[in-house]
Amino acid sequence: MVNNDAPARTAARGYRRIATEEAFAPASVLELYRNLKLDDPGFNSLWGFYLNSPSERAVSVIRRLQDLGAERLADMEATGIDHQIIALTSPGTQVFDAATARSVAIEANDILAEACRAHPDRYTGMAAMAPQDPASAVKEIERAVRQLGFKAVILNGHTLGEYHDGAQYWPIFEAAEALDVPIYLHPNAPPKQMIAPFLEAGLDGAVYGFGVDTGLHMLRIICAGVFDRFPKLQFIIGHAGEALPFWQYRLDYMYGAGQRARRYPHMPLLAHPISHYLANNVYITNSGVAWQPAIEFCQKVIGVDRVLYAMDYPYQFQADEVRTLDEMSIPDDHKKKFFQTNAERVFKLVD
Ligand code: 1DF
Ligand code: MN
Repeated sequence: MVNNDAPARTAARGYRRIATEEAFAPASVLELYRNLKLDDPGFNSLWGFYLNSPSERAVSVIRRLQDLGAERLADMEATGIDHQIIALTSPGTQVFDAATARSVAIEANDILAEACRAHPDRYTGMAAMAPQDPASAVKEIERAVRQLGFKAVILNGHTLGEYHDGAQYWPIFEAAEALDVPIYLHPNAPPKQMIAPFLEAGLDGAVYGFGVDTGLHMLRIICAGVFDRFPKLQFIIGHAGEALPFWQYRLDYMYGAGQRARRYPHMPLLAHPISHYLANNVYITNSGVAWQPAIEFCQKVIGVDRVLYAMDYPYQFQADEVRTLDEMSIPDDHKKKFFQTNAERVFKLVD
């Protein structure tokens, strides 16, 4: 039986808990999803489930996603979460035509900004944008950061099978680097061109497909040379680094071997091994992984200053996991970095 009593208060534990991959969705966006006829099996699997299943999981996720008020604040209280970094849930704007995507981003950002203004001690926003139209995305990121006070950008995976490492998307990266805000590369289901074997086995969603696709996307961005061009740019990936830390040795060895042999002449020669970019341009959250071995491994591989806490509310709303993480047998200063100070630094929450 899971013990769902609220975890210890801040003063008793010596750190604030800042949850960094928390989701919301305006009712209007869910309505657009409901009416969308899309040839995208991943989207249909994910949102077909949440919008139609009578299960307690689906019903409570849909309700909680839309709430930026009393229920969310009570849930935070019940699980001892002091602060949420909130983004438009996946796939966000990235299933719409460019015009719809632009207006969804603006509307979602305005709604989230209002909640952040009402509860500045509780909420911080990540900026939605429409990568389908990079020029508009740059403008919306600038508006969200400069006028709405948002502290990061959300990129919800591929856009209908298009990954965002291509040069046409680099203005978005340039803007994020110039504004000094991180980009949270959040999962989406694998795209149509690769989802079939996942879907057949019921593995397309957060269970596995999300991680495979997001690890791939992060690697594509690294291998395209984005961080050689924008060395100060920071990405954040969830789910204990979408398995990339575990792959690191092999990625370094085999990508390096391929580069030296010029196996793929169309790919740029990177200035550094892949591990360099993981340690200098990537932050990792533990979203969905309340498991000390994976968290410690990430801390060892990319550095204790680069691993952050996330709950993934409302998809993994679990008080028992907060307690498990409180009780990790790691040094107290590492725990404080994990729950509080790394997030304060990367999202610039304190002046
Ligand atoms: C799920 C998981 C859905 C995560 C999400 O957004 C999400 C899920 C639509 O369990 O279906 O963000 N997650 O990050 O693990
Ligand atoms: Mn998530």
